[in-house]
Amino acid sequence: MKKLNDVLLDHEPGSEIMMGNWALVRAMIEADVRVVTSYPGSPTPEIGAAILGLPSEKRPMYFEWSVNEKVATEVAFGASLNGHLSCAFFKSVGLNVAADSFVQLGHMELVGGLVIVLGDDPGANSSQNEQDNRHFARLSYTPVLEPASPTEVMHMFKQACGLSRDMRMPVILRLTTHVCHHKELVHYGSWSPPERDDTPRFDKKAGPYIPVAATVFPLKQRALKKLEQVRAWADDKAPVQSSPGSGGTLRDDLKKKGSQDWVDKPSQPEAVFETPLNRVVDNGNCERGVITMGLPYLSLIDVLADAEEKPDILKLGMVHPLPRETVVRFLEHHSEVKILEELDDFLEQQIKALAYDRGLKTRIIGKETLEEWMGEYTPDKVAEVLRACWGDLLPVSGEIPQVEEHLTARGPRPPQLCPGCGHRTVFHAVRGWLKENDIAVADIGCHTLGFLPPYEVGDALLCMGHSNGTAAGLGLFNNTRRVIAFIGDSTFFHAGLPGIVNAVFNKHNHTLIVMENGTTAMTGHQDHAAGGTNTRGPTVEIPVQQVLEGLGVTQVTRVSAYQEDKLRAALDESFSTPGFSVIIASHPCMLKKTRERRRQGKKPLVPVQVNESCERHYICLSEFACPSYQIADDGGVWVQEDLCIGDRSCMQTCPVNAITPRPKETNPKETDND
Ligand SMILES: Cc1ncc(C[n+]2csc(CCOP(=O)(O)OP(=O)(O)O)c2C)c(N)n1
Repeated sequence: MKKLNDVLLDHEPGSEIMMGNWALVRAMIEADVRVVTSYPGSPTPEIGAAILGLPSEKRPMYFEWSVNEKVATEVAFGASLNGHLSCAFFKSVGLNVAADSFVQLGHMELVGGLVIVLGDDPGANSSQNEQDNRHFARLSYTPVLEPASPTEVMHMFKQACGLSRDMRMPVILRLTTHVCHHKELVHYGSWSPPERDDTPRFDKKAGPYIPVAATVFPLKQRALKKLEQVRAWADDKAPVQSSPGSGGTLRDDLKKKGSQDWVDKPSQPEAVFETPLNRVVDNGNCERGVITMGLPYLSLIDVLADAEEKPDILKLGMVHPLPRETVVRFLEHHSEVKILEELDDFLEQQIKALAYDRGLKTRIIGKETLEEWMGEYTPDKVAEVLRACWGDLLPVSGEIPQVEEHLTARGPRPPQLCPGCGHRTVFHAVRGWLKENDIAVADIGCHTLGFLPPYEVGDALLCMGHSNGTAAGLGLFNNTRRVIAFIGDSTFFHAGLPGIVNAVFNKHNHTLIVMENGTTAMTGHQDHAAGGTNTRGPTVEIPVQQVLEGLGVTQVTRVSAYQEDKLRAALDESFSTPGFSVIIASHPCMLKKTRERRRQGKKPLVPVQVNESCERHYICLSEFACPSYQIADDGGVWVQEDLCIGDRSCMQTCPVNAITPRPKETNPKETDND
């Protein structure tokens, strides 16, 4: 297997096993994307990691972690106005943050082109909801391409770039969790470092770029017309017949159009052209058909492997705007068509309306149960959905293999804070300080886990950066229940600042704890504005404390997150006078720090041990809950040394001081000198 960097920068065509997120980076390079921006969020951070893994002198694009998704979108927009092909990528809910700018993009002439790559998350694997961002596409007149596999990610991203540049409009490439993370053999094309003309090409005459009052209407009209042109373009291509083959390939269609703009670079191998945008799998079935896209398509193919009378399939690559004529032709040829789509009934509604308008008699089967609106369309789920609508389609399932009992008994491992995490000491301290009626507002980050037992600190959560606003509301007409809010330091800059300004401005009455660990930990340790480095090296550090003071917060206390007593004292102090106050609970992310130590060849720190004075209060286990602590069959407590990182944050929690560093001489490879 070749090294990822060698694959991504390969000048020759080749093939390699790649995950969807890596295939996307290769596609960015082949398409000559100049500017890439993002704010991290699953399932997309590997895209940024792969770009940053490229040696900076060879990295063919500018890449930044912006402070949030809105700014990422704006930077990409500005670059596109200057003629640079640009891309912003982020997770599903990132589009909510970007929305105010994003919804305007369709009104603009995006001279260089701009592709928004979305990591949607059916199944809420790593998100607070399952939101279906196809609705945003409709709302903003933006085309959406949806690949099903890494190979399609590669091709459709390049198609999206061509479409965006040609039409000067934004295009969404909608990925979902398992398309991002699925690995397969991907054939890639050739690439050579392009000659760059970086002349800023912003041209006011390509505008207007100021949508005010009456100017909005021609801009909206133009956006709608572009969308219809895209629809016609997608429809114009007879979908490829996959089996038995009779239709033309996408390449033929592209050639017919005679426009180089739609065509991938001619030097690329045949494989590059083999992914049609919309595809019909013709199983010779005039009765039944399925319209689907993305991951559900792959699951469907899997599930139908043993079916005797397979339905025909229309697999859409362009899910917005709906290629109406393609869909109508498919409907006309079948008596019943099932719409197999994850999450909402986005296509179903449009297809039913279309069939009504055209007077078609085809029975269109949409979502029939609540379950069909939820979760990922894995093969199991697709089989369940198909059985519910066509009971005779699939062979009766055999015995479902039973998972061995000892595995089921354990259940899935619950998420937990890492050993040495400063968030743990904060939650342990706060748990001991909170009164029953107090209210703790959680926010998004590793520290969200504070809501779990045994800490149970965290009563409400909306989204990144909500905590200050929500806490302010909980503080209104409330003289009896203390309100504290939490926020991470990356979130502080991402979406936290307006809530803080509001708390100062409107004199709200709660305490905010900033969980300062120096990084964006939950998504993989990306840099943020207080860290002093960006994707290109050292930069200005913007300290959280100075920002707070600059914003007019009069009571700001800084404590080490490891010092539980001081933290509790700071909380008492903060509530001794009414008003808004902030405690910065600071400790570096120990996962990041431990990895850095290892990389620097430093010795690991001496782990702790439980000595004979232990009286089995079990606070280390049941209240502090560091995963390094284990209980022996005889009820004794011991420390699992390969988990303990020697941080010693636990020592303060033992009422009889039974936790001590293990004598160093037992392992000369360790050190107690941090
Ligand atoms: C709008 C939005 N963008 C991105 C994410 C993904 N995300 C979840 S947690 C997190 C990191 C938060 O970092 P920080 O606030 O520093 O807390 P930490 O994880 O370091 O404790 C991110 C980026 C999200 N949930 N919502």
